[in-house]
Amino acid sequence: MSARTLVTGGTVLTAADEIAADVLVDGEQVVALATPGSTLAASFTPDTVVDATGCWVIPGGVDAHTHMEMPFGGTFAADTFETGTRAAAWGGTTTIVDFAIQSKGGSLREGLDTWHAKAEGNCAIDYAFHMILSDVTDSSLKEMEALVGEGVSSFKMFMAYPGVFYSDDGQVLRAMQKAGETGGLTMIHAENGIAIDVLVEQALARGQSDPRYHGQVRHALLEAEATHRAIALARVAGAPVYIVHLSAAEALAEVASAREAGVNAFAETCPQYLFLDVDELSRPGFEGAKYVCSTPLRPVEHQAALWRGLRGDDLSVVSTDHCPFCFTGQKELGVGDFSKIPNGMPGVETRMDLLHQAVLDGHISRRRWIELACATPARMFGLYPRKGTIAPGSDADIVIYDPTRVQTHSAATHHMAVDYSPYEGRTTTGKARTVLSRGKVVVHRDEYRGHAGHGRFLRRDTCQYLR
Ligand code: DUC
Ligand code: ZN
Ligand code: ZN
Repeated sequence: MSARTLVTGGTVLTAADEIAADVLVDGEQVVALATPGSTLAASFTPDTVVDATGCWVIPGGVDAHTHMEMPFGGTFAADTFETGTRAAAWGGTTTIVDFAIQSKGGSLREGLDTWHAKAEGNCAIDYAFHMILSDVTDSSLKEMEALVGEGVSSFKMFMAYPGVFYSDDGQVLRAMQKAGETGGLTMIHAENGIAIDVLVEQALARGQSDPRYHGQVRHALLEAEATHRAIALARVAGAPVYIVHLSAAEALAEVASAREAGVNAFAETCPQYLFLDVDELSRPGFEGAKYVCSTPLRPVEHQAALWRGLRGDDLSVVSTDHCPFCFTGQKELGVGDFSKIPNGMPGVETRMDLLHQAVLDGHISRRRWIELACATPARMFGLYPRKGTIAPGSDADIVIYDPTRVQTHSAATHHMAVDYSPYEGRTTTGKARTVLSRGKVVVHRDEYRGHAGHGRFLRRDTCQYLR
């Protein structure tokens, strides 16, 4: 017989509702929401009772953009699937969608198999994959349909990083056409990498080698231009498009005007663009390297536009682009040449809490918090209502969230395998008290109770905003 769990005394908060209810879990799934004290609640005989008094009972977070163990700039992102998914669980995230990578000259199949091997048996929470296309050819285009059938229904291409992950406009167009035919969703890293490389070379020739020049050469207009081009190519292909890690107000304006015209253009942003700004890159010594990611952090004025985009629906998802590199030994690869700093920041553990702080600060409503962090990413990437909500039939991925607990962020206490916190010393209010993944308690009151191998691969449906 499967174990039964009763979550009682809390307020269930989903993207749609806020209700005082007990959650009845049988095995791995939610079987009912019941009025506290009702016959239904009283007749349920749980093996475990989880007290949620004074807490929000929310769906586990869905982080649709992570890069565990990603190869980049001659090194690898510091979190493995084991450490990264454990950190995610600590932070109230119970599903990640990571990026499998096609290598140049390799097939999608080889790339996907490699990523399955990295993840299988190692994850604390459930996981799925997008596929990065690094080599769009006749044969890789042919493989896309099979991947959609296997639950890998989204494909990322880079307009940045020439010679590495870069796809030219013809390749982007062809892959978008194919994605359109097969029901796949194209995700675009929208920066004009060819122009950026010219500016990098010119900056280095002038002796401008510090981390702060990373922010200058990756100009906001070059994000906006690529965003415009990506959307135009998607329109020509008759396919939807999803812009990843949008950071510039000018790029957001491109998405907004396309959406206004009825185009299926979607976009996400990430907490680093909402809570940090370009000034971090000018920290003394080489400290700015901790904040090198692409797209880059922007001047603080961009944040108001991003919050506005999140309150409407021009930005519909907040994911992390979690891609951590240690300061010592990894970020340091770029001492004397900012273009050699591995791009990326940690974030998988802190997203839910930073967004809860945004609720307290009045930027978004609490139901919008759940929509941006759980429900919409699940719908966007074909996981709803299994993930992203609390309803009969959903996986019992449930977070008992204490909205009053104060925490001070620090590398000394976080669980990500990286030697710095971008938010070191910053205080936020709200923290997961208990986290259930498919009915199993994986975190409870500052104790980790999960294990590597509990997390399963999720075959995803196609995007649920297109039918
Ligand atoms: N941006 C990053 O900051 N890191 C990984 C890849 C990317 O596009
Ligand atoms: Zn990217
Ligand atoms: Zn990324």
